[in-house]
Amino acid sequence: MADFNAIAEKLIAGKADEVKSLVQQAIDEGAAPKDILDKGLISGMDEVGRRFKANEFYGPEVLIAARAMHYAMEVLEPKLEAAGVQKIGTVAIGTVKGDLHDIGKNLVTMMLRGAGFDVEDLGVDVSPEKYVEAVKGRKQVLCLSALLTTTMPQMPKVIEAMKEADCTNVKVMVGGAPLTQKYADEIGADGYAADAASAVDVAKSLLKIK
Ligand code: B12
Repeated sequence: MADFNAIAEKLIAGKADEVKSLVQQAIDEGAAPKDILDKGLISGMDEVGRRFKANEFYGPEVLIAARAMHYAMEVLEPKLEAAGVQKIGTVAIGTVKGDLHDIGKNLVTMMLRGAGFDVEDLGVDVSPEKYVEAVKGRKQVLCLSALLTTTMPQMPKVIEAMKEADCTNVKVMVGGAPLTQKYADEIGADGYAADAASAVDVAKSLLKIK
């Protein structure tokens, strides 16, 4: 029988090769792809998120675990698609125009993917027009990251551009070290999170996912 706990444990430890081969083994043994995802990989990423929030894990551990998840998904994703398993939501994410910091954005991307979201990463230095183009009619959530006080003002510009393009049904989440809930409220963002694990909680609550 497939050992979902072992998958979760190896994921938490960031052992990419071992996670991938355990996932392959579970597939070969006939385990349901959705169970491998939920009881193995996502359960492991949930624990990574919990440890990150509790300051037991730091950025590098999260990145290593997320990389292991990504690697294992190479074998699982085609099976999930074949089984018709839906992603829990669609997200686009990018660092705002003029800003090249992407470590935090990448962590948020990996945690969201780990939680089952379909995430399109738009990269860094993303203009308001590019965000709008990426989300219009195609995404439920837009995540904006900024690490510089000089690039934070790009965020209200993106929100304005979204309104002008009639994308008001897309929820906008913001984050990055200089940001606060107060700033997010002032610029009319729908959500703010201080770290990657909380970003998953906020995205889920914006889409009313339990
Ligand atoms: C690494 C780094 C760089 C690297 C970036 C490499 C890369 N690929 O990202 C390099 C060397 C390129 C760089 C360049 C610059 N940097 Co720099 N950099 C940093 C540094 C040391 C770490 C940032 C980081 O990665 N933190 C780790 C990640 C995990 O944390 P995080 O980004 O905050 O993300 C977390 C949360 O904020 C949140 N989050 C992030 N995004 C989002 C998005 C959403 C939607 C949500 C919900 C949550 C969320 O979740 C993440 C995970 O928990 C910081 C100092 C610091 N200690 O923060 C300075 C810092 C951000 N940099 C700074 C500066 C000034 C610059 C430069 C202008 C320097 C220069 N004169 O050239 C340039 C600007 C280049 C540009 N145009 O962007 C200043 C900013 C000051 C300010 N308040 O404006 C800082 C604070 C350093 C300092 N004390 O002066 N930098």
